[in-house]
Amino acid sequence: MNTDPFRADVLDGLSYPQKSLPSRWLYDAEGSRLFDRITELPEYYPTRTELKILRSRASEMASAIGPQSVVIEYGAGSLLKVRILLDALDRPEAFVPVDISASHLHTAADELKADYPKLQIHPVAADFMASNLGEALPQAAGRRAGFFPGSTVGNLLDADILRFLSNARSDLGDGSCFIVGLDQPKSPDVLLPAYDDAQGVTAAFNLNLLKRINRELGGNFDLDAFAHEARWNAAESRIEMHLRSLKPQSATVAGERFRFAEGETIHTENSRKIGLDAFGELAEKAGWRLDRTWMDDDNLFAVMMLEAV
Ligand code: AVJ
Repeated sequence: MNTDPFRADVLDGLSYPQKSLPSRWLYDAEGSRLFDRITELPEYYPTRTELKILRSRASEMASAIGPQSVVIEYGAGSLLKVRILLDALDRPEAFVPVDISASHLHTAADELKADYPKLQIHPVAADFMASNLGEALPQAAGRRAGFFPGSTVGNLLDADILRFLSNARSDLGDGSCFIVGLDQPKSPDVLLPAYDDAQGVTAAFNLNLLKRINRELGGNFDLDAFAHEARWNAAESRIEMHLRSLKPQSATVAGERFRFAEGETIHTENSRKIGLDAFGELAEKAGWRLDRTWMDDDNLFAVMMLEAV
């Protein structure tokens, strides 16, 4: 039996009338590098805006968290944002970054270690949706603080957000808090270019998924015969990424053949733009109370502090 979860997801996702692939597979080493380039694009406002909020409000966040804390970051990526929080915190004791891209995670954790020699760092290479951290979390004198920046929560459906927040609530325990970044609903005139940039970095990020399938699953996708597409789905308040087949064609993956009509797409990501009230309701159902919200002057992005109830 073959238990590779990537293979299972790809073979399953390509077998429906609307082909789709879970967005977490976008983040192999190359995908993680491309995503880091996306965060620096002029059109991609979320990272820059969230950084501005974190920089200007870190001391408020740090005093809400208190001294000698343990910070747990979900979907940690390159660990740039957490430095802002760590720098503001009073003697943080430990940091647990959780990320699905093991190589990227370990490189970033080593870099962090060099700059924060007193901090215990325990990287966990896992899908943050599947991880069960309870036992693995280090003890400390202060509170546990979850950290989930980047609006990654927007990749999830309501049911998965609930499952994730409930999981985090039981991992982090009573008395914990959770800082979550959430991109806000806004005009598609701003959203669409952020997900379809002029330099084509987002296109490369999306197409890299087919490259990964070719390399890891013996696929034969013709990368020149698919195009990146960003769509605004107003009814669902989300940006969707798709890969559009430019001609009738077929591709083989792990020995199975999949047909594509011209114009047919593979749906590769949802990036939901969830308002504060809707998120507050989900948090409440999962055992959290929305305590504070910090936003930029243009209300593009929100950073929220949840407190365990
Ligand atoms: C990392 C999930 C927050 O949805 O904005 C960026 C991923 N996709 N450009 C987002 C992404 C295309 C990003 N998140």
